[in-house]
Amino acid sequence: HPEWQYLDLMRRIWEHGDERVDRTGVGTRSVFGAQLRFDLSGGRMPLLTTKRVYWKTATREFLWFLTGDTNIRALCAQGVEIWTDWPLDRYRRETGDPIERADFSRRIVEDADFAARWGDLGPVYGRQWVDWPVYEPAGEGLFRQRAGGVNQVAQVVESLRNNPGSRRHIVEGWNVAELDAMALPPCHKTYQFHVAGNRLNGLLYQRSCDVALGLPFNLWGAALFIRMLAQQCDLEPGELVWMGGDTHLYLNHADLVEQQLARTPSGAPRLELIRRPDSIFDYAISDFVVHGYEPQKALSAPVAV
Ligand code: DHF
Ligand code: TMP
Repeated sequence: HPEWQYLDLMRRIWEHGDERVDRTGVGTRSVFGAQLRFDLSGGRMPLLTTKRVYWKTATREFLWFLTGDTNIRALCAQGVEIWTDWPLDRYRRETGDPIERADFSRRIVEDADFAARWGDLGPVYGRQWVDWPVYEPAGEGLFRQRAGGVNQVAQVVESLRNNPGSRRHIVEGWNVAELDAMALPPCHKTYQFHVAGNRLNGLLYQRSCDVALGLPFNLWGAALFIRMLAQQCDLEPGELVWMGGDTHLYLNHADLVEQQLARTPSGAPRLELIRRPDSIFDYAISDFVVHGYEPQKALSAPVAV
């Protein structure tokens, strides 16, 4: 079962990883450099069965990236709270207000001015993917930002259609000039796509990976990206290659790790795209249906902010 790759990686990190003090102060065990491969043919998806993964939440996050939005308001309005802790942390630090997370999230949804002031993550994934800023000469050695940046996702759709043999089908999140303005520099930073015959392969390079909480979402997102691009470009889904840089488990995830490593994967969940939208930017959550997903029960763990 392909999920053993995930469980084996988890076990290897837990048993042999180097213990490190990390940015969050929680502490991790970590290995540097890891690879996982998943065959997506027949609609198969790298959706973990040894715990419930909220694939609709991960899909909503992915569709939000494609809108270019970087404010958590649109996520909170859909009940997606996976990004709420970072703006919440900043709000508490800068105002001293010990507001509860649920109250903060409600205020983000109900109060547009509050959301504009406190809900933005800076120029993260969405901005870089569909609106990477471009500067043009404005005379006298000055530059101004062009209205409308580079839409990398639209360009990859075009290059997959018109120049499938290219080795440059890349979507990059790591805009070095803007890292300081981001709530978190991108973790899933580079996607590369590759056409082999009628199959579309994809590779994700993730510089930093929270194996227990982040990776299940990141594998789903990368596979979803391949599926949507393949549908738009009349290709069949091929293989997902995942590569991790600092690949770690947080020390406060011990309970999750021990419970998950005691479980055995089963089944082969499949994703069906029940509609073919006119463009990659027109998908809705109702276009995605998962078949054959009977996961073991959810395992929760605290997220390191
Ligand atoms: N920081 C850290 N330390 N780890 C992360 O995985 C992470 N991921 C981010 C932002 N910063 C991060 C964005 N993605 C969860 C999943 C993905 C994610 C953030 C959080 C998460 O908490 N998942 C839980 C709950 C899911 C839910 O609320 O629906 C899970 O059990 O999967
Ligand atoms: P860092 O910026 O200090 O590397 O911290 C980012 C943490 O978030 C790290 O534990 C990796 C994790 N992460 C993921 O694993 N996947 C994601 O999609 C995101 C946004 C973060």
